[in-house]
Amino acid sequence: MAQGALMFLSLVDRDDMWTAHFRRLKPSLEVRVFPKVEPVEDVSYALVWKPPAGELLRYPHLRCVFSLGAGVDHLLSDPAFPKHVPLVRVVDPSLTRGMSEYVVLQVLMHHRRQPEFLQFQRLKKWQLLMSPDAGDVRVGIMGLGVLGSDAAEKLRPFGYQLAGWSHTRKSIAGVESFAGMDELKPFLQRTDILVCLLPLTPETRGILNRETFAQLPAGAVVINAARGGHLVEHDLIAALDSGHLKGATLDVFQTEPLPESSPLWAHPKVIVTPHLASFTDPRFVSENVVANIERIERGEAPHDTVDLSRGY
Ligand code: NDP
Ligand code: OXD
Repeated sequence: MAQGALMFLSLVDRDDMWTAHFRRLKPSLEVRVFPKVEPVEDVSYALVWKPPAGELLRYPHLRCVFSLGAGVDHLLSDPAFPKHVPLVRVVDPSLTRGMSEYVVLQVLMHHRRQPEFLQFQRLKKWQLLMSPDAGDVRVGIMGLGVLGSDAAEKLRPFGYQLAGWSHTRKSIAGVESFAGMDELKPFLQRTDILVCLLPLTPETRGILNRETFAQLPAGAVVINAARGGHLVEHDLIAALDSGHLKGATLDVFQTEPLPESSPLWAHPKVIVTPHLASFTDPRFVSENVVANIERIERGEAPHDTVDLSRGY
């Protein structure tokens, strides 16, 4: 089959940057920027972030959908997503590195009590606070996939007691593995700093909730760099206000951008970042997209496809 056009659809990504990289890498590839995509029959590939519901059904000759992110919940939450078309997500060292930097930064921030020092600085208060030895701090990562396993590797040199929770059991040096719902409770009970790097699926939606927080030891910290849909925000605020949780870092929210009215903005125990724990760099990821298009053109299967039966 002749090579068709690539549709680019995103309200948050720079189409000019992406098209420039595609022009450099594969001048023969026609790139159409949504909504100027007609005739839709010519479109073989779609590179998308949060397309309107049902949009992808309009393209009868789609051969592959590329998510502009590692997460695909923005696509699979649409019941009209064309499930017969392969779905490729971002798996790229630059995105993985960025996430691990974020996780290491936030774990250290909380372990070394930086939020408290920032408050003292505003008050011009010279106040010593001791931090526990890293060897006494238990970090637990929910999701030990591409991102969670790399974050664990990058945290290891600091000497934390590391564990991870995943669907299937893992064997990662220095990381205690907990698997499945039956082992969620013991995983939480041994976790002082909880890092969420799960995909958002029907099973994981709302998993950071009142019951989950109650299983964590008093004084625990929650870091959510996965999706806002994992967190029940008012349960988090209640657990922080009761003093059970000591702090939280949130990069993702139920509503993004986080509304000005959200109590999370000004909560003294919450660090807010604007969904930028990591990001898809067009310089590198355009190469992955082109390599996959060329695989498909040769009749081969693309890499980094999503298992639609699992939803991630
Ligand atoms: P992967 O698919 O590689 O890993 C997912 C992990 O979650 C796997 O270990 C999987 O277990 C585990 N998991 C999935 N469902 C369950 C479940 N029901 N119970 C227990 N464990 C489960 O994903 P990535 O690591 O690449 O990415 C994770 C998420 O991070 C993305 O889906 C995205 O939402 C988010 N993200 C956020 C970014 C940001 O800037 N804030 C940037 C990039 C990604 P198993 O291995 O056994 O299958
Ligand atoms: C992603 C994201 O899924 O940036 O890659 O959230």
